[in-house]
Amino acid sequence: MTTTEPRTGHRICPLCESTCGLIFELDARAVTRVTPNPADLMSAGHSCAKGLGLGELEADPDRVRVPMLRTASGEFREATWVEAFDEIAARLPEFVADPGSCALYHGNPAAHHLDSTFYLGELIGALGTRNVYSPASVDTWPKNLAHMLLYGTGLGVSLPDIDRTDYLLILGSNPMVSNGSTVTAPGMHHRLRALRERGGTLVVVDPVRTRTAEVADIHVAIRPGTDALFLLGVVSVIANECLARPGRVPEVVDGLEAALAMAAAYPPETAAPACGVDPDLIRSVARGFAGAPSAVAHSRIGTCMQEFGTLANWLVEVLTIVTGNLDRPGGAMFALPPSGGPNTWPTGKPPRLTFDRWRSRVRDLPEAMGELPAVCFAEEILTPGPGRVRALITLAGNPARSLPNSAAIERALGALDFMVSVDCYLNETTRFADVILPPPPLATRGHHDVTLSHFQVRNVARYTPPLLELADGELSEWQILLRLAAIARGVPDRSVADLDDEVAAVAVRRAAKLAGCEPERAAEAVRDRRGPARLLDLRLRSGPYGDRFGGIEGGLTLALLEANPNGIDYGPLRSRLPEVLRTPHGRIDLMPEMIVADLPRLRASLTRVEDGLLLINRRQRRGMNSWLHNALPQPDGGQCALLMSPVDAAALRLIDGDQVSVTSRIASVEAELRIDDALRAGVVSMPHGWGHDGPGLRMSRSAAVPGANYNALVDDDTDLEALTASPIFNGVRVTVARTSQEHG
Ligand SMILES: Nc1nc2c(c(=O)[nH]1)N[C@H]1C(S)=C(S)[C@@H](COP(=O)(O)OP(=O)(O)OC[C@H]3O[C@@H](n4cnc5c(=O)[nH]c(N)nc54)[C@H](O)[C@@H]3O)O[C@H]1N2
Ligand SMILES: Nc1nc2c(c(=O)[nH]1)N[C@H]1C(S)=C(S)[C@@H](COP(=O)(O)OP(=O)(O)OC[C@H]3O[C@@H](n4cnc5c(=O)[nH]c(N)nc54)[C@H](O)[C@@H]3O)O[C@H]1N2
Ligand code: SF4
Ligand SMILES: [Mo]
Repeated sequence: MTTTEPRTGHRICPLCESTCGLIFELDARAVTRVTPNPADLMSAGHSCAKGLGLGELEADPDRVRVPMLRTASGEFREATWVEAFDEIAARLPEFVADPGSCALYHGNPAAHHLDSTFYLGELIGALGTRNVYSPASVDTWPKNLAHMLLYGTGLGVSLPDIDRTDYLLILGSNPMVSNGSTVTAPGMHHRLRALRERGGTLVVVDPVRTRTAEVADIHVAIRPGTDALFLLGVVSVIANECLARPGRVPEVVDGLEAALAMAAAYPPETAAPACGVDPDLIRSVARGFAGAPSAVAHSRIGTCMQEFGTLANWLVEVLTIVTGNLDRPGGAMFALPPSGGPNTWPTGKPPRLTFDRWRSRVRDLPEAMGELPAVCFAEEILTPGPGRVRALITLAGNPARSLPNSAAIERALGALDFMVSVDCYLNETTRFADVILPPPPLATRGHHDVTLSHFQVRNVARYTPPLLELADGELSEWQILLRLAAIARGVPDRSVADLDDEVAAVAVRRAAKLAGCEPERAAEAVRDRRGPARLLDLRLRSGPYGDRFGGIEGGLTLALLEANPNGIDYGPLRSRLPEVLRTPHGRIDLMPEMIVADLPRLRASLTRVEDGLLLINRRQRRGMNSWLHNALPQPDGGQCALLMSPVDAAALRLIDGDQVSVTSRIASVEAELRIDDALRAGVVSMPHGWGHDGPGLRMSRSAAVPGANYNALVDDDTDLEALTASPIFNGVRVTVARTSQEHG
């Protein structure tokens, strides 16, 4: 495959949930140019500066490309893979043998690569630990839990059928910048424009007049943390004005009348003052939503990273259901992912919620979907006693900048006895590692979005194969994960090929069962494949469009996707009720006990008076959480500025360009002030993922513009979302004061 001739190849962008189809131009092993692929059936030529900058990202001279070992003097030195794995084999087993003492943190990019999707479970199984953490618990858990309670799985969330809806209500998301989350819909600005061009309505609920709010028909500038009250107000209007039209859904829904009766107690005049919005605006959204031929609400991190996250995300579904918009075109629908998933697989025995099956050692907080809340991460390392975490593996994550209370996280990372990081940067987290293992170049990796196809607004299947073979000295990430698993299992000398065969044997049995064929036939069908491609072929062929290993002519196979590099279109979202449900009773309980029990807490917030400033987060076009700042040129100046409304600035006698301190209950950071009338009064905003100023980093470009670290300010102890223990990134109480000289 390797050639010295310049050539091109397809590649799905691994950076965000849009999963754009790109074309890579390669000169030998260098990615010389990246362009959007207009023929891609999912993204149709959409891309952004980040995806088009993948060449620069790959070429960043600061990237870690060979294993690094910490020496006795504390410095890193380059090492061979043999040396690196020998060091791990000498030190890791002690911690694996001591239950609970080994933890794993896997970050956001791990959800965007096939290797980790398929092989991370092997490593977790080998470590035998329940101390597993990821950003899911600071990002999506309130939404996952609400959907799990209603529909049975945390991953199989309902999606906005954005291309067919007549009324789209977006809460707490800025897809014009983020390109969307828990909704895979590349080219969001085209889709939102198309909605308006076909006479539809876009409503955006956000404390900031964001780029998305700017293109909306209605912008509801809500006070942070009050979406649940806003939604109750909307549903109350629907209840009190008899606008509920649940359609055919009641056949599978329990608790519909109870939900309407509950909401009726929150009329706009009751809910609106806490939300800081006009009661008439609530009424108009309710009437517009209920009266539209089809309507859907989409909630994302603004509604998750807040005090009433699960309630808000539950109420989005209540609104959808009482207006008859669940599971119908233009409403909220479920994808049918090509590689299958929890809501396509048969359940066998009655399904069980993957929530609160165990609890954390120190604070007794609940597990969700196999992980502990990230707010437990530091204390599980720092609190003495049996089961204390002493060793850590990080995979594609930067908890030192992504999790709340950075000081505690850094103290914890420094207190570990042993740490391994699989990562391409020496950053705020990996600087604490004893061994850093680098992933190989992107062009060596094949890709299909197993996880994100649960969020696709159209059922399209795509695969982009590796464009390069591994060079000498490179190891693929799945091989790294299997090597680590072998060490953890006490069989460090087992070959990766043998281990992969073992993983595949289990996958073959499972796929054969799903496809209703003999395991021998499934095994024979994938005989020539290895690694993630073999596991993917098994999933595709036993999935909803699969060929059942030869049983269905023309059915989906990996070979078919290889022959169709722009993808195969399986059409718009389809109605899937009741088959999609994986609840214990096979029905939708609209008033789940766990959620209803949280309502009094919300009610108590109605009379709360907020008179200080609330800090919220904003995303940046050229950032991806904490990790693109070094490779991609950032706009000059002001990117980390604290934005403040003119009203607050006048009250505090601050002017544009002032240096200010931003102080929360736990810390203080410095930032430049920018006055911006896009913010509602009482709210200030900063981006997260900055603060590249620790010792020992290898990020020369971002060291020059380190920026302020948002998460130094966020508490991991008090003020958590009540049901999922998610931190409240949005709505941090802060004070702001000038640190630069007094102006005249
Ligand atoms: N360019 C870029 N794209 C990204 C990322 C990135 O860092 N940069 N990160 C990726 C990741 S990991 C994710 S999870 C997604 C997230 O994608 P989105 O969910 O779209 O996230 P944001 O763009 O941060 O938008 C959240 C919005 O919520 C608003 N908000 C804050 N508090 C509240 C509140 O209490 N109520 C309401 N209604 N709104 C509130 C904020 O003002 C903000 O506009 O983006 C992904 N895409
Ligand atoms: N205040 C505040 N904090 C937030 C958020 C917020 O909105 N506000 N957003 C939260 C959200 S939604 C998320 S998802 C998290 C993100 O949290 P994390 O995933 O912990 O952080 P990232 O900045 O995405 O770091 C990604 C890491 O992966 C490495 N990496 C990149 N590609 C690869 C690869 O192919 N292989 C390997 N092995 N490593 C790779 C990068 O070098 C980097 O170290 O941050 C959360 N933190
Ligand atoms: S929108 Fe997301 S998936 Fe598309 S090119 Fe940009 S970063 Fe990549
Ligand atoms: Mo995220």
